[in-house]
Amino acid sequence: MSTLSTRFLGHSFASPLMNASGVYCLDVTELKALESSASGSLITKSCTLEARSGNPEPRYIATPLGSINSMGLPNRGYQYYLDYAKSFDYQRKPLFMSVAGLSLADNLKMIAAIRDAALPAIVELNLSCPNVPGKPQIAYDFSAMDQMLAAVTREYTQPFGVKMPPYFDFAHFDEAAAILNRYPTVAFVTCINSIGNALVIDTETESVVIKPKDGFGGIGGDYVLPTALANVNAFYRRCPDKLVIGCGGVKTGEQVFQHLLAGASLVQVGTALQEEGEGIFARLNTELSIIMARKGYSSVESVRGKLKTL
Ligand code: RRO
Repeated sequence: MSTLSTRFLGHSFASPLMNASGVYCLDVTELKALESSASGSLITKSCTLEARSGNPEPRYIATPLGSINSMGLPNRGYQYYLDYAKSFDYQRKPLFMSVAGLSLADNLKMIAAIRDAALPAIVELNLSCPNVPGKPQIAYDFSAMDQMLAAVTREYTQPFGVKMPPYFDFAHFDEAAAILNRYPTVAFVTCINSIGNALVIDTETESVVIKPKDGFGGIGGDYVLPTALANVNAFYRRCPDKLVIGCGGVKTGEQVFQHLLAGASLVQVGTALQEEGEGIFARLNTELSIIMARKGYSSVESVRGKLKTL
């Protein structure tokens, strides 16, 4: 079988697979399950300055083609995840911390605390939460995104990453990538967050299926795979000095392989992890190894970006 071990920002990973932030990472019990799983790394739930209980339930529903959620950023507050990161065994696997402040000032405060802790944890700044009522996604407001990155990169000089929403137009790929490319310490780009503000309707009940925002929420799973692959590849092409983490629509090793072809260095699993549990990582590792061996690839790096065009 081919090796799945890989390197990313100077850290060693036994597998390119990890959870998508938000899934299996709200508290230490869930995070420990990921530590013990066959994932190559793990990331904590996007955090805010203070703990939040999030939106009213039901706020996540799986459908035959994926999921819709409007969780509303439930989390234990950044200090909880920072304490976890301080006690984490970095010999076992690398750890990412997701940060999603409700304002620029909140992000600066959390980032400064993470910086001062001087840990090996890797920061993923979430610029794309679609579900906090009254708070538009930063990455859909290019001037706000630029200001956020200017301020964060002044405060935090270590390499870090950004979690991006999907874009649907080449003009937006170009503009977003041009902004990211102004910041060399933005070392990686995670594509994509859920496709925001979709609506799932139950025909029998003639009703929406989640309570917050009159049923509007972010979708993941099968619905989003082609959009995720497009965004991974669009940023891989436009940001040659950055790494890309793929996220969206992964439930088999074949889909992990497609993310690698599109340009991903690591691949996150969201909806399928939520539905199948942490045992999914062992299955995906096996399936990915089999595909790589069948196609004659001996390493994750050798697959990356090998997508052919016609
Ligand atoms: O908590 C959420 O509602 C949530 C977040 Br912060 C996010 O970034 N993406 C998502 O689908 N849900």
